[in-house]
Amino acid sequence: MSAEYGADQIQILEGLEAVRKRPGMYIGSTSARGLHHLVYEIVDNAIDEALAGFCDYITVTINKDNSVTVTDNGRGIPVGINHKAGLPAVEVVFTVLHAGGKFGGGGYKVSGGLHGVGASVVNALSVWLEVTICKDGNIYRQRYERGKVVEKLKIIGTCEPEKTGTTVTFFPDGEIFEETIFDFNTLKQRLREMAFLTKGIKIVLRDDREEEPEERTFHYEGGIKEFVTYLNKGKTPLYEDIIFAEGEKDGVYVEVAMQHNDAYTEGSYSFVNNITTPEGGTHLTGFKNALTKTFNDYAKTNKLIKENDQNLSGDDIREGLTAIISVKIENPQFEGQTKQKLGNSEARGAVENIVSDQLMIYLEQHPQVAKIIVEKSLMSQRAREAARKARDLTRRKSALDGLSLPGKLADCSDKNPENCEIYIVEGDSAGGSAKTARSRATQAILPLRGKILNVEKARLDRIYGNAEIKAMITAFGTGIHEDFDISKLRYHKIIIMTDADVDGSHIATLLLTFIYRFMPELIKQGYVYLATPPLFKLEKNKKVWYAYSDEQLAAILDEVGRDQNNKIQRYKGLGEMDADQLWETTMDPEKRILKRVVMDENQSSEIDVTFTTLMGDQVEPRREFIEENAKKVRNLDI
Ligand code: 1YM
Repeated sequence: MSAEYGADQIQILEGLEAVRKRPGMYIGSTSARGLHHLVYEIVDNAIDEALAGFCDYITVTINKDNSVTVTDNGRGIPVGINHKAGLPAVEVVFTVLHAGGKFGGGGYKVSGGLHGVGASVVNALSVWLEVTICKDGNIYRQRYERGKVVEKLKIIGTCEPEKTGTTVTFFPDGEIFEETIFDFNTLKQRLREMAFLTKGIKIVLRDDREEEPEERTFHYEGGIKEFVTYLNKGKTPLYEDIIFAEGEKDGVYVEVAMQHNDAYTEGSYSFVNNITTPEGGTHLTGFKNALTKTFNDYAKTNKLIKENDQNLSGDDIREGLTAIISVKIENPQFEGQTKQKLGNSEARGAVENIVSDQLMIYLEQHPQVAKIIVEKSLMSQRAREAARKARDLTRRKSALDGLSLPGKLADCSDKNPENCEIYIVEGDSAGGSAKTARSRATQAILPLRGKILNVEKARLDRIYGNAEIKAMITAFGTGIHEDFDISKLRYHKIIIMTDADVDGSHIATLLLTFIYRFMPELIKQGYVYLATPPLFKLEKNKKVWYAYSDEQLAAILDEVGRDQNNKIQRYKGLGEMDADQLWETTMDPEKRILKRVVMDENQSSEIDVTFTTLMGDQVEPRREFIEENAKKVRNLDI
């Protein structure tokens, strides 16, 4: 890994024109996601330098003009002439697709995954890009525009000989990207994740666009162990240790950290070369196999379960588990629909071996912890059995009754799911108005009574037993968990309609938590929406306006004039509107505002933290979260 780099080692593969022609091929998309990807590509190179042992400090700055600067204190990109290209190595790095010292064999390119295409792609998609390198006592600089060299590499000054590093500043091209404004939070989440995955590295993120620049530093000496602590922050761990395994086998470097908490959901996140693999793959399979086998072996040997007892299932052992599985591998093969699933078979064996061996040693040395986990697994096993019986009963019942829809549901008459929507409405009275107001052909109404069960705090058997949840499951038609079948979905719009107050948003969050934990596919495929009821009604001279925010009310008042003839009503709940008003403001497809609930699968660990923080039982993290996010809630885009 510390092999001296020679400028000739770079392999030249292809020109850059292709990137501007088909940007999506190289960075996935030209939406906000692709835009932020540019930053990650540059940071990846700095992280590689850190993994090679030469860099421990990275800064990322969003500049006033919305360009981004990334710096590191590594060796500096080589500036010597690459003889194959007849150009300085750094120029090859930025102008030739797939160029990189590490592609020619011998080196070890680890960070980056599916789109690990490098600096040249960022250059091709930027209006301008400047690279500055401190090396051998000199400061070198080169500038490019839309991927083309506009200034030759030159020395622009001197620096202390022992000071080395690379600085890259780029301005994304508005001709390519639908959006060119960087989002601090998006970068924050990914950079935090990168810092967890690269222990010891210090990453500073700074936003210079504001009057008072915002700055965050991420630095975790404990690496993924601290990642687990972070994910479990709002939860109650069942034991103190973070269980950790690490090693290398068949060219696969493996790191695993885990800890159980008293919740009932699992939160395992797997990564390959620092890239998240939401669909898992061989490394995750290896981890699960190791866990199931090791705990069953341990429990039998130590008589925690009897020889003839049913084995603990993987699901039971992983109930309430938070785990990070991180592998680094030279040639990752990605499979599956979105190419986010690791295919390399050697990763399965490596993770399985390393985790089995080290976990068994840990359990033998910590019998108290082992006992806690086995007991938790046994409880889960019993609950799962009870839930299965409850579910079988429902299944049998629905087989007898035909499709027994919940009594409270006012279904629509159209049977084509594409045309149909279901309003989940808070409270019977609003439910009543909604039933009167609705368009019967396509809009179904399901009123829910009061607060629904918080699934973050309930075990499976209780969840299955909850009337409101059962009503939703049967109304949606898809089933949940292993029964889940999206093709049976009865409505292509699931619309959550709650009061525009604190209680209302709490109920909406409970409903979203349930859907996210039990039917995430509904969110992924874009079927879930939030209704937006108005906050104010303004009446003047027999004319009526509705306002959905304070700003909008102010704007309307400016227009109609602020005088005594204005009658302003502030809506406290849906129940205050009659059916006509509800239709006009919130349900009429021609006029209503619907917010689609979206999630970025690459940030699922962050989504998990958010739900736990909001719905879990610890008060302090929730207070912190609310304080930190309070100023942003105005344009809450879940
Ligand atoms: C802010 C972005 O790109 N840092 C960086 C990149 C490289 C090196 C050091 C580096 C690598 C090697 C030897 C090697 C790169 N070099 C190349 C190439 N930061 C940032 N820091 N010496 C320096 O891999 O052997 C590609 S990236 F190809 F020129 F070697």
